[in-house]
Amino acid sequence: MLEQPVRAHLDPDGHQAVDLVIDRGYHPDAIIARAGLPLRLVFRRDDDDTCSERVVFSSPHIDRRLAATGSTTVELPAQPPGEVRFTCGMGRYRGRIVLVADRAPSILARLRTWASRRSAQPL
Ligand SMILES: [Cu+2]
Repeated sequence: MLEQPVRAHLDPDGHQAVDLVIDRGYHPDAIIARAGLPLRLVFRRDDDDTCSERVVFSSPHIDRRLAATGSTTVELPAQPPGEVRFTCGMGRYRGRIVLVADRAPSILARLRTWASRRSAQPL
């Protein structure tokens, strides 16, 4: 089942994170996150299916066992824009992360704009 993509939330410390529940699939199964920033995925298992025992990421290749109770955190290192897929051990549960470039102007670009505005002002 296709779900609405969920956007990762950005913590003040610069981490982005998403909480996922595993119950006959990943919820959410589509995540939008910023490229170039690490992404913290917190998985919680709500079913006993063998499919929820491990999660495998396409690129970078991460293969992680998920705790039967409580939550398991998987840290995805900063990635370039693109798509990262994740599945259960046999590929039945599927999810994807779309990594998008941050379009907000950089601090340097903002400073340049500010400086050019100041110099344009009459004294
Ligand atoms: Cu499976």
